[in-house]
Amino acid sequence: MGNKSFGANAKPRLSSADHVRCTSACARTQKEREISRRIKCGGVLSAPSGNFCSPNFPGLYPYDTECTWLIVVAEGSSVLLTFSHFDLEYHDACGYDYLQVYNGVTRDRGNLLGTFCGRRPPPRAVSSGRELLVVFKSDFNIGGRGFKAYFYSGAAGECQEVYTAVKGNFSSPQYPNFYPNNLKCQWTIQLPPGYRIKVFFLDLDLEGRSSLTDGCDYDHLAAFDGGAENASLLGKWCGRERSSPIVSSGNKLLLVLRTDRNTAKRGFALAYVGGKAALLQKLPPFARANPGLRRASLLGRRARSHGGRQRRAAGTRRVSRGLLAS
Ligand SMILES: [Ca+2]
Ligand SMILES: [Ca+2]
Repeated sequence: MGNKSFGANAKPRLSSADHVRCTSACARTQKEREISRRIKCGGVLSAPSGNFCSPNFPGLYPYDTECTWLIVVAEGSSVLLTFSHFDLEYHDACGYDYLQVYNGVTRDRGNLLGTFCGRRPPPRAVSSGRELLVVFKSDFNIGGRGFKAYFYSGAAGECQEVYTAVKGNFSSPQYPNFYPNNLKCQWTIQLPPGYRIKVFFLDLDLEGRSSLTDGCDYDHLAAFDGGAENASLLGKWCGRERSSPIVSSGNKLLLVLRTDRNTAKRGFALAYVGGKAALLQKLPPFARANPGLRRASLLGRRARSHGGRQRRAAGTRRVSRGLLAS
């Protein structure tokens, strides 16, 4: 191993000063040396969750201080970061004391998620990869109480749940905190034959539509009128386009949340209820006689019920596709 890793060179007892020196001396790459050089306080945080704060918190932070925390979570996960306390000297452009959050290991301009000062806590941050870098800097005078931050590892990748109770509710991972990036989550509601399912949107806050395509290309929640994604699409939502309730035509309904590699929001919260006659009676009579029309009318009704021309247009497209598929 030689001097390739800090762990291999660690002496049995290390003071924090030793830690900084050794990390600097033994860092593997230029990138790591660059990070280590900046660690005067701060450090590398590699637990799945934890918290950290400015020096002396909740007392006043020292002047002329720069701290860097690098948070690294398991491969395939995202780092979620929230602030419970925040009090830094204020300046219009945060030119005196500031906290910066970077999406990744380097302090590249392109990685900067934000620069913060004053007393308004930074919004929750989510990394697109497994690393998040936090920099705290104070100048030569006037301080504050500093900050306290909590981080945790967001589950990434696949997640799947099946609900068989006649009613229930569920929400996106970490809700109401920001959902992780790179998600594909499925919630299947499966009730006894003869039942149908009505889903109510309690809250929806996803990354918004693409300005290029006007589609929900980044993050979206989709509902399918069956147990799999090849069933008819009941709706697809992003941004804050909370829908009126949707109703399945059969006893299964699938909800799928997909998120892309960056920009997360609060997510969604849903409630559902299963029923028989009551739900059926709400459909127009002709729909009951013709399953194909029933599907179309459900979709059409849903589309009409949404406010805004964009929503209506999107709903119309869904209807066409649904009919073609059926
Ligand atoms: Ca200051
Ligand atoms: Ca996103």
